[in-house]
Amino acid sequence: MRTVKAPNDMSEILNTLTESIKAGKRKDAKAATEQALSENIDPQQILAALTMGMDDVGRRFKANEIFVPEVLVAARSMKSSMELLEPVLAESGYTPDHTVIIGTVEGDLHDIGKNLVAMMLKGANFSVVDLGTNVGAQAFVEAAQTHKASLIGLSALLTTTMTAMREAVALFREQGLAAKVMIGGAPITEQFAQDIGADGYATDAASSVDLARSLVA
Ligand code: B12
Repeated sequence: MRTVKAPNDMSEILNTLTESIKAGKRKDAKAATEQALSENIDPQQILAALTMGMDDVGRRFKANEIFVPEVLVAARSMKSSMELLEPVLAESGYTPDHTVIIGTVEGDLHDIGKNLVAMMLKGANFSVVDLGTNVGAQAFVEAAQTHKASLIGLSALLTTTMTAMREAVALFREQGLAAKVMIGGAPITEQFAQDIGADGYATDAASSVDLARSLVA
């Protein structure tokens, strides 16, 4: 039997969920997700509440109001909630249309931003294959072919590893990959993306979702 919640009750649970993500309260976020699921709230609305929390975290991080540790605890809270939500989303016929291969380029071990982008993309109904950090260009090629990816996302946080990004894009072009390439990371600029022939660049996790959508449209 399906019980439809009154809008007020529903928005209270979703609001608690958003606030728990913002505050990085993993246990609270998990409990609110469990409650929302047991109350039969539309999984896409739950997802929207989670994403809203992370968007806020991203905004405050950019404004230097919070720092990496806060972003990390928020992301971990989001991850715990997503573990509960993902099977329900899949069950409700919510299947991703596009696959994104994402990773941090060779020589670079930074993954906080890349993980946030991956999380946001998952939240936006992309299937995400995360290759991790220090990923060689050939590994991206192989994963893109295996998973018939529509997109490849490259992350770099060091000015020294921006070279690896250039080499990776060159290899993708040489191999004639159909996947579009988007890049990001603190030292990356729109100009650099153009210079190396990437298809797009986004400054943060929230805008990477808009970018990904526009690239596969
Ligand atoms: C945390 C951190 C570390 C951690 C990384 C932990 C981890 N698991 O990631 C540790 C301690 C391991 C580390 C190591 C090093 N670090 Co470090 N690190 C940082 C720090 C403080 C924060 C980076 C971060 O996570 N930001 C938070 C996330 C949310 O932001 P973001 O990564 O920019 O991601 C957002 C966007 O860029 C975008 N984005 C990111 N990826 C992608 C991908 C796509 C496809 C898209 C569309 C968008 C996108 O969306 C993200 C979310 O909004 C920065 C300083 C800073 N303020 O940036 C230095 C920094 C990046 N590190 C730096 C350095 C020098 C190093 C070391 C070389 C230090 C050393 N001497 O050992 C090593 C390098 C190790 C290696 N080989 O990679 C320098 C780089 C300088 C430079 N010009 O190259 C920085 C800038 C610090 C500084 N001011 O000197 N570091």
